[in-house]
Amino acid sequence: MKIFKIIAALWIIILSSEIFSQAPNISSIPDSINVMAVYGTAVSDSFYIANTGDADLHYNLFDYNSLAIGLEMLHENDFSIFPGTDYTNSNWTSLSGGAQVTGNNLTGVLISPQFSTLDCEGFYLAFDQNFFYQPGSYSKVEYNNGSGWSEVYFQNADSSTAHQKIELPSGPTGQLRFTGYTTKVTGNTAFWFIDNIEVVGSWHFYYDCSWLTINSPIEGIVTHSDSTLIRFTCDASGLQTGRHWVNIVIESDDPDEPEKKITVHFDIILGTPLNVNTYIENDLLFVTWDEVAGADSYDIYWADDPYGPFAYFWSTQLTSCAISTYWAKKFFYVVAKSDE
Ligand SMILES: [Ca+2]
Ligand SMILES: [Ca+2]
Repeated sequence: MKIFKIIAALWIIILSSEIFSQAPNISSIPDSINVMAVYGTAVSDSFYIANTGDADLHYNLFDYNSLAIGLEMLHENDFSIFPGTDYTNSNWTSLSGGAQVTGNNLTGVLISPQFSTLDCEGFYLAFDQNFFYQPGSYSKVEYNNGSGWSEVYFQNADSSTAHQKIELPSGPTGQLRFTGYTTKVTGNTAFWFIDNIEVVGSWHFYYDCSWLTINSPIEGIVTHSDSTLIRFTCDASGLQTGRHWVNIVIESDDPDEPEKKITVHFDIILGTPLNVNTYIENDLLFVTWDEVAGADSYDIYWADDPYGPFAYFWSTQLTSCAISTYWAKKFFYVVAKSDE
């Protein structure tokens, strides 16, 4: 009988502690949030911190552990400023948003500033070009990895519009020198046009949460049976296309869930080519479209009917293509693509 009394007393103590202690209860926290933005743009999203307990919930939140996979831009010049920030130039001129050297027995030399390539392996130089060859002319690219100049590209026999992607030797620093020598032969003057110089690092993992900004207060109180909206922005500026992610951690005084984690997946996609147009010139049908930021190439699809079915037709790094006027009754659409 005595034992029963003790058990009964314990039971009452346990029961009363269940009844009278009050606790917050964090809820409505998603495991992950998927956010998508077009290359170079920012997008906002939000989530709720709800409290279904019967006491105030005190929380604070922070972002951490953002593990991204991407291609690192080590150096770039799209000639939006001519000849480019800290470039030295002789005889190259600004043309159509790029740089061109042309003339009779003229040498143009364009030298980039030094840029850091420390801890980078397997990176490459990419650029667009249009080299109109005449006998004696040449186009040449040299690279200085910190221990002297070496030639990485040379063309002295043919015209070329081929987009270049050239692996560069590693070293502590990088510097580029573009030399064009142009001649005039039987009335034709050679030229070399270049644009979109990029030195891009190889695929790698890196930690960076700078693209995520939490716009709401990062600490606060949610009263019982209430909720608080947390807004955040993901900014794709300076990020490559592909998936990036970050964890938002919410610490609170919820007794059994003191730490909750939301993984934000941030997908950066390319925009849609706008203003797809056609015109006929010199017995050729030209299809043109606006450049898409971040695009490395474009796939062109065509069909006999405006509603399709569309079939793959051609791929190009330019923003136009020329086709026989025999195909003038075709319908076209264009998809932007990136190398990643
Ligand atoms: Ca809880
Ligand atoms: Ca340009």
